[in-house]
Amino acid sequence: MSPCRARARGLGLAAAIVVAVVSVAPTPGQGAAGDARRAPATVTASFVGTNAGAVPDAAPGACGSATPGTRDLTFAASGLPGRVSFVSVEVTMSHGWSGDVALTLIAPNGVAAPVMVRAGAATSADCGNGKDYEGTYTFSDGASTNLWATALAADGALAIAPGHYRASGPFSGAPVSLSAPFAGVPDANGTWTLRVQDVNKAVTGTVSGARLTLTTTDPVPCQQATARLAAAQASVSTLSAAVKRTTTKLRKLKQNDAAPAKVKKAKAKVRKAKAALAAGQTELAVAEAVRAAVC
Ligand SMILES: [Ca+2]
Repeated sequence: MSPCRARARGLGLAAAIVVAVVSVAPTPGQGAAGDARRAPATVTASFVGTNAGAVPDAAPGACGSATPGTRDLTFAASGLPGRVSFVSVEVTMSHGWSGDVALTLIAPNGVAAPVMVRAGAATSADCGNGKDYEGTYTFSDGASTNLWATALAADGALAIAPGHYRASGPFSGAPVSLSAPFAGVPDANGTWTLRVQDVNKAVTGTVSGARLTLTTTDPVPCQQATARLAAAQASVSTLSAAVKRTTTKLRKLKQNDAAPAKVKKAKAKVRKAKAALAAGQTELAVAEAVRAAVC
């Protein structure tokens, strides 16, 4: 292992700031305007990570067998419909030994996928590549450059050039998809985590910022709108029955000259039932309009 060349610069990330850039795009190749209403809704949004800072060094031990030091950066994802179709993660970091660093992205439901794991370490006991991380590195399936190969290149560079790279897993520089592992996540909204680990003792580093960009696609807006309409119709039916029931009870109380307190209580129940029905009818009107727009 080389001498420690840690460059913790503490660039510092301000308080948690969520930046969401949302766009809704139609399906590529759609035809007439009428088809656009049936197009899947695609949304892309970016979220700034929180909890940037120094990454704790690994505990003492041989390469690959030490207990890692961990820093988790989190992203509060919101406003995303449907399933994940594309993932991009950007991390700004400095570290004096890229072979120490393991980056893992974790979805709100716990599904995890490697981003970059110990560049150059072909086996567990391999200490990996000694080039630095220095700058901003973006990982996505849209990249054509392999970071592992860049790290191993005998180009005399001290640091791996910042840029856009493919993800890769442990013990291999072969590119892996960063998007596919998350395609089955049922809800992209929630807390995503970029786990930054330092797996070997001595050289250290710092993560000064991160950003997660997610694209999700809702492939079945018509089905969802139909389900919403059915639920609204069922609700109105139930609420109408409640109005009828409470009204009937009130009428009987009056016919039987019930105590004023009982009549008053029954009137309150009628008012409450009618208010609930009015709200249900409003939702039904909205559901009908939504379904008409997307189906
Ligand atoms: Ca280390």
